[in-house]
Amino acid sequence: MKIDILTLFPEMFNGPLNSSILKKAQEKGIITINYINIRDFTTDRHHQADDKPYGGGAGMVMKVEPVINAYEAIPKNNSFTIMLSPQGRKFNQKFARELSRKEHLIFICGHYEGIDERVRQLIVDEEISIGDYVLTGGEIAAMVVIDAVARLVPGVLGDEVSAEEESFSDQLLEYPHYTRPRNFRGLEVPEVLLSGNHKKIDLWRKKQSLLNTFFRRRDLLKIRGLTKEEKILLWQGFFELAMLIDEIPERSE
Ligand code: 4FD
Repeated sequence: MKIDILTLFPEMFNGPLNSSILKKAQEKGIITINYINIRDFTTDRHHQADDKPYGGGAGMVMKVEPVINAYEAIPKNNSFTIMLSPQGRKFNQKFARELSRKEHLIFICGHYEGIDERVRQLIVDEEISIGDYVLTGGEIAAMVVIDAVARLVPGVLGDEVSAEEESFSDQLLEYPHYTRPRNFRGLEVPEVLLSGNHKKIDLWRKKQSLLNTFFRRRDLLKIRGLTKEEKILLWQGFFELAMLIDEIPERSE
């Protein structure tokens, strides 16, 4: 996957996209990220990328010519152009999966009060919002989208994990994870995870995922639905929780 990022602040991307898994993915050549400084495409002698809004008002607006000039300098034949803004379509995992199938993504990161409307009209295929809050620029939102999309590109994580993403755990919250030591300050790793019985372990994890999702995000379960087997597992989980009442000592009345 090719990714081009149009920004006035390319240095903002250095940490997150060049660390850990995305660093490896770039080293392996699975994804290529290219930064384009919009300021390099300004045409006036002050290299001004922003200007006062027509009609007046506070703040500055990003100029159209530098953005379009920068965009037109990108070699492309089958690209998809994204602009990050609070007005965009809400980003989620399904949307990330959709974008992970594209071969070339171009991100436009706006600053100031916004971008000249004609950028949208001329080159934006989709406007995306990562959530209902306002950021100082589109860069952090672009990094969120790129991270979520890139990890779904085949080969970036390793294919066993991506296969799992689609099936077992999908649309449920995660089950609790443990590693050594077995006991930390009196907190024990659940016995079943040490049993080596993989059928039992899978069932325990599924039950924990169902309970987690039920208590924290019932809205997700209502959309997803539950199979008969899952309802039985969840009932078992409730029963086991109810049994914890017996651990509480009786108190005289
Ligand atoms: N919620 C988001 C994206 C960008 C942003 C900006 C127009 C503001 C929040 C264009 C207005 C860019 C988001 C920069 N804030 N701020 O995804």
